[in-house]
Formats: sequence, structure tokens, C-alpha cells
Amino acid sequence: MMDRAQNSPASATAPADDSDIQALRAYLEANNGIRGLEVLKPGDAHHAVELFRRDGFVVIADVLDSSGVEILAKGCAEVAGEILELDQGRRGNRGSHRYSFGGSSLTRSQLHRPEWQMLLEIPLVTEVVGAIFGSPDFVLRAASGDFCLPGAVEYQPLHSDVRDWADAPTTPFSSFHDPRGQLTIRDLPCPYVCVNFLPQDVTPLNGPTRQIPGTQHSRTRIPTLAEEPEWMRLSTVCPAPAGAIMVRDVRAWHGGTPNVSDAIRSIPNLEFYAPWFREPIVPGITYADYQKLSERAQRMVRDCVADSSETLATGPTLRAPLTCATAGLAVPPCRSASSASGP
Ligand SMILES: O=C(O)CCC(=O)C(=O)O
Repeated sequence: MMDRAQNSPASATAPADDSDIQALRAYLEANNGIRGLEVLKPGDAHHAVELFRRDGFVVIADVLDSSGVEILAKGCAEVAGEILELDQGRRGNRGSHRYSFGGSSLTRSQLHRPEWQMLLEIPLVTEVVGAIFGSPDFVLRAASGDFCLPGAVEYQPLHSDVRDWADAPTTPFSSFHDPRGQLTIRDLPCPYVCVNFLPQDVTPLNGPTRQIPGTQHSRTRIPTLAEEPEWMRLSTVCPAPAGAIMVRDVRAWHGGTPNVSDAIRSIPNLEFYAPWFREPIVPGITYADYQKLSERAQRMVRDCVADSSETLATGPTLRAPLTCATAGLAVPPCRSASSASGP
């Protein structure tokens, strides 16, 4: 487990440990987690792609070494601390005590932070994402992720992070449309991959993401919290060790779960579009920082880089702006891409 001092912003926020929470903790300890979850080793890229295609997600351990884990955990704690300064009531922006790293940033991304830039330079990640898309020509959409605090005791409704096209007042972030009305985004090969990096162990108690296997192509309506069966509530991606990645087809049904531990659980990410798929992308890295990246990383972030004459205003906010400079869009307030079809 990570040193708890690094997760200190949560310490003041945990609600009273009443008997309901104690009962929930005991229940989750005994029942939470996908039975037989395979946690792969880095040499298993081929099998990783097979599991990804079958289940809509896959976990690979040992992708970050201990120093990478430490750097990332510290970066997440720093960013979370800045965000929490703005939200003493812990209302969150992804549900109570839940926050999006991108949705809490003036650039809608954390790509300006060296800890997230570090993630671009991991060859295994590039290899696995390239194998999923069947091409090395994919692009970064954003560097974001989520964190939840102790006190996030409610389940977040199941949702998907991408949707079919909708007009600008509904969302600025959608594109796929079949004018014949025959295909939906769920009928396509995977258009959008999210790679979450684990800067701490993910356990049955600290808010593991729940993933419903094999739902990435499903056209069935996603169940509400009231409709959701218990097996889905317990279908969480844990235990998974610090340093692992969780690679997700963002169409697959997923959602947050209770954090009844005493520390923050963060899942910073990189989000990628297939070579043939685009939605509006917001610049997240200055040209000067872009020039410091490896050639491979530069190729991936080519759609996220600000013009050399532009400066980027960075910093925390509870409501990330919705202007999409690269797409020339100025749109009215609505939900973020990562919540486009979410709760
Ligand atoms: O925190 C998690 O595990 C999932 C969060 C999520 O899916 C979201 O906020 O859209």
C-alpha cells in the first residue's frame, strides 16, 4: 500500500464510521470483486488484447515501477489537494466525494503536469493500445482520470463515456452518426480507449471501478441504480496492485463504487482515439513542453498541443470550461466528454 501521508487531503473528509458503513465494509470485504479476475504480466500483450476484446477491459500489473508509482501518487495527491481546496463541502463533480482530474482542470486535462507526461513514455502502453487499434497511428484525446475520497459511500450509476452524435446544446463532444440509422457507436470496432494507471493498490474497500464484462457492444439500455442487480454492483476490478494499468473500452458499462477505506483512490489516465475516430479535442500541453517529449509521444499528442504562440491557463476548477479551441467551438455549458452519457 502507498504511504497514507501522500493521500492526506482525504483525511479530514471521511464521515463518521457508523454501523451502516461498518456493515458495508464487512460486506464488501467478503463479496466485492470480479471472481477469477486475471491480472496479466507485461509480457502478455497478445493475451491482453484478447481479454480486452472479450470483456471490454483488461488489467496488466507491473507497468509502473516503484519510482513511477511514487511520482504519480505524489502528483495525484497534489492535484487532488488543489481541487479539494475549492470544495470544502466535498460535493464533488462526479457525485459526492468523487472528482474528475480532467473535469477539474482549466484545460480539461492534466497533460500540463509532468506526472501525466511521464505516462506517455511507457512503451508497453503504446504497444498494447496500438495492438488494440491495429495501428500505431492513434492519438491522445486527454490525460485525465478520476479520484474518490473516503466518504464516497454511494454507488455512481453505470454509464458509458462515449455516445452517438448529439447537437451542440446537448454536448460539444460527440461525432459518430449513421444517417441510415443502422449503426451506432456500439457496433463499431473500439473507437476510444482509456488507460488508467494505479498509483495505489485497488482493493474491495477503496472504491474499485465496477466494470460489466462484455457490454462494450451492447445496445441494451444501461440499468439505473434501482434496476442494477447485485452481481453488477460487486463486479469490480480488484484486487489490483499499485503500478498496474486498467485498459478500458469506454463504451463498456462502468461506474464508481464506495470508498470505505481511509485514503483517496486515484485512477489517473490517458485517453486515446483510434486513427479513424475523432471528437473535438482541447489543447492540454504547451508547444514548449511538447518539444521535450520523445518523438513517439509527440506523435501521440499531436492533436493536444497548443500553438507555439499560445500560453495555456492551467489550474484547478470544479467546472472545467467547455470551449474547444481546436475545434473552433464555443458551446453552452453541458456535461464533459467523460460524462457525456454518464450520470
Ligand atoms: O472512479 C471510478 O472508478 C469511475 C469513475 C467514472 O467512471 C466517472 O466518473 O465517469
